[in-house]
Amino acid sequence: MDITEYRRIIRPLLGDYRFHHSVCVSEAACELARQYGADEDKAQLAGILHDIMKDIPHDEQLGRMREYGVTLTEVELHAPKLWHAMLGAAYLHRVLGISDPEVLDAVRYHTTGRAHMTLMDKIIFTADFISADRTYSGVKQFRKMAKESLEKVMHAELAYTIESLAKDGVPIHPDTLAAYNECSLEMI
Ligand code: DGI
Ligand code: FE
Ligand code: FE
Ligand code: FE
Repeated sequence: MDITEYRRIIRPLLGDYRFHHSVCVSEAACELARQYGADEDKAQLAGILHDIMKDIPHDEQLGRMREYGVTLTEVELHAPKLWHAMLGAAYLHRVLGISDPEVLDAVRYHTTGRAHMTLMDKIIFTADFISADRTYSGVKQFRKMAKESLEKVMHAELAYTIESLAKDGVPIHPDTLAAYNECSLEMI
């Protein structure tokens, strides 16, 4: 199946804004893949699919996770914004029959990051931050950094994520902290 067919599959699952965002992430991922020497088609694919379960109501997300055997830790249970990434990867595998671990992992970890991120993980995580539809203050700085170094931009994005979460007083997933610590140690 190619990217056009996957676009057709996600269209009814997503609202207009989220569909547009997914197309933008797909384009940003393709560009990053070209720059950093990853498979462009795969990056485009993971990008278009990364938020596939984002617009499903939270109670339905929980139900589907139960159905697909996705179990949640205490932190995950109290962080509904993380569910679409975990569920998304399970859906791609179980319903769409996608088996490529690079694609599945990039979707699974696009919100938290993790220790030992693959090149594709980093590309999708960063594409999600700098896609053309993003307008938050600071996005221009991240776009500039992404052109200079994937390591540098990952470190800055994770610091930004952790800072925002701490400001809001919400739990921080261990994978987010592990990703941040690993980046920090590499920067020293
Ligand atoms: O799905 P998107 O909006 O495109 O972006 P995303 O999947 O990166 O989700 C971003 C949201 O996820 C943002 O509101 C912060 C939240 N998030 C990221 N890491 C963590 C987290 N929330 C909690 N509670 N803990 C985390 O570690
Ligand atoms: Fe997401
Ligand atoms: Fe993100
Ligand atoms: Fe996204």
